[in-house]
Amino acid sequence: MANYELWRSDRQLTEPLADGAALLRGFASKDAANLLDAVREIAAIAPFRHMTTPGGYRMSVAMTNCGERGWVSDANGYRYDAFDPETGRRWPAIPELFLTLATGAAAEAGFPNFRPDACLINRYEPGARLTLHQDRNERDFTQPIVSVSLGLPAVFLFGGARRKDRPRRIRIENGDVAVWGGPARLAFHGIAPLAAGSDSLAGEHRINLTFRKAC
Ligand code: MD6
Ligand code: FE
Repeated sequence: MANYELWRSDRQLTEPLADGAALLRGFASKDAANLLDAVREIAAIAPFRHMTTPGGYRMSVAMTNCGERGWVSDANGYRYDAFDPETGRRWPAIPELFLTLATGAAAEAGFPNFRPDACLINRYEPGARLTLHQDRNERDFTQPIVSVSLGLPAVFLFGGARRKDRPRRIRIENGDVAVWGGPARLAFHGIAPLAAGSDSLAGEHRINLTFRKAC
């Protein structure tokens, strides 16, 4: 057992981002093709769409969800909803592969009790971006967030507890997983405008899965 732990930590390149936040380089690499296949199946039921911010702007990132709850934004605000407002149906279930990956990454980063009930799926095309924000629509801030990057690389902006804290810029690639919790749970973060490119599995897109315990 001790040897196994050593073996794991030997091979897992973990970069601390802040107290409570870590980047697990390549943690999802071997699963990338299967994860992207599952995203296609989910999107066949709950299509990607460009949501509207409460301020009336169309988001450049296309989104869908799986899980008991899905993150949605419209003129009424941001919230988690059990139903897809586009179809009126429940979101597809979180695939077993997603759950195994998310709970494994959380445990590796020091959060062994993570039980996600929501998975937001973000799709970026070149030029799409996510401005600095905090994730604060969840009920329990003691639960971390696990964020899986697939496809084209991106620049992750990682700031502090205040919007005006100047963010660090971290390049993230296919298979990288960020885990975010504890004292870093409410850090401001975002994604810089995606550079053009082509990925052998995801084409001209970056796909991001963020797992949360919403309720
Ligand atoms: C993205 N991610 O990577 C957007 N939020 O496409 C996020 O907004 C995010 O990566 C909370 C924790 C980790 C994240
Ligand atoms: Fe976020």
